[in-house]
Amino acid sequence: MANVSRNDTALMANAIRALAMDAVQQANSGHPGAPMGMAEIAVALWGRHLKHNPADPHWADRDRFVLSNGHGSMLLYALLHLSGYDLAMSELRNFRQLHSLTPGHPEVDVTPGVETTTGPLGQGLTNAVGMALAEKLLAHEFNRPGHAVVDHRTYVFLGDGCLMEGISHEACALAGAWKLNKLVALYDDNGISIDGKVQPWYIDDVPKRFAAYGWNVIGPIDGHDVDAVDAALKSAQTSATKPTMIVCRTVIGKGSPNRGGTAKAHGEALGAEEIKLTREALGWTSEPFVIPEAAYAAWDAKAAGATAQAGWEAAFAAYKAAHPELAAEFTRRMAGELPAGFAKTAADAVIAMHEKAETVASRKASQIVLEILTKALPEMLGGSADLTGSNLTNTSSTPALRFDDCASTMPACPTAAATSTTACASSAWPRS
Ligand SMILES: Cc1ncc(C[n+]2csc(CCOP(=O)(O)OP(=O)(O)O)c2C)c(N)n1
Ligand SMILES: [Mg+2]
Repeated sequence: MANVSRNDTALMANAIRALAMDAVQQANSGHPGAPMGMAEIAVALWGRHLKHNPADPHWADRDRFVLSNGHGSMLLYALLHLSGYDLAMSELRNFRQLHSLTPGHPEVDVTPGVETTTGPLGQGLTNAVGMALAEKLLAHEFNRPGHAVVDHRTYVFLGDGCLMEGISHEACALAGAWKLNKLVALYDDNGISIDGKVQPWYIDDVPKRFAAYGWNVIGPIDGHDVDAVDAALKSAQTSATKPTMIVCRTVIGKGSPNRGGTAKAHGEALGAEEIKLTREALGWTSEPFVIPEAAYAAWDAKAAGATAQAGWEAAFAAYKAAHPELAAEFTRRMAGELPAGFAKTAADAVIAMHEKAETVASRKASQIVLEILTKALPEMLGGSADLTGSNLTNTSSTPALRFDDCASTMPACPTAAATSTTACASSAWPRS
């Protein structure tokens, strides 16, 4: 098995399948179907495109990856383990056990490399929209000609269930309106969920639905063809103004001779006999929780990740030399620290309001506080459910987000010069 290249896609995909079915079997609970069905999609994205460094899951300009179909958590845990994150095989053996780093559904701040908690269907997709929005706003605010220090993508895997949830409509419609072109969704279109075939109760025409939201829709493609997914990802990366939805036709539980393609693969262990048959069908001879060295070598993202991050650190050093104040502000934001003097600003505001002892409606009191806080905290974003004049969420430092085509409406946009694919905000942004 020497000299296996990154192109040995079957080995890479089957390593995921083996880990998923064996961990679910060991726990006697969990969901083997989605990881086994999305294995090739994962090979294409994680093996060929994702910009990340397993040694530093918090590197600011990493691509974001969200597993919105969080029940398929073993897919994410397998990917983190295989690509070199600090997630030992013993944690995979302990899948779904109390205090392990591998809870039933991914949880942020528990497992290194998990960007956000998922499990409630639709939520991950929605958070991914938020992450893509954050990238776009940060890029617009901080990038300068020749210095694209914020330039990453947000990738999200999702299944039928995420699309059934109403929240996916609201968030994805906004993603289209906001022209979040660096958001790429990969839909596990397997036609199956817990209750069986999703037809006839789920009959949305997903490609038409997303096209109507203003998305770039690719497919349906064969989700088990790594090169087809790879090509779709490359195409998605050229989308200048639209988020991309790649519809990947897959077989749930792919590889399992008797459970594949059925709802039985969704959320229960395959069982010892079926696992034996699956091993034979895949030609997978390793024992449970043993991964061939060649598969580790093919998946290892540590060296490429270190190189990518080092390149970014050098670019950030040049940015810092050219724009020290912006660099300091960016560093503060990424560290999640409050601005210097913020505590005093807040305390002074409280004292002033207390002394004034004004009698106002609670929503007006809220606006008075927001006025002070938004001035001091430029990263603060909020929303109003089409009730701005009533709930008073507007302040003088927070104009509404409006994204137009920079080339035509905003010639002075700094990011336009930095990256051709980075759309930017209209003159309502940045805030004055
Ligand atoms: C909001 C919400 N409702 C219901 C569930 C329960 N649930 C977990 S997985 C699932 C079915 C998901 O189907 P799909 O996304 O097609 O996953 P697949 O079976 O293809 O792996 C449901 C209904 C949930 N996790 N979240
Ligand atoms: Mg499904």
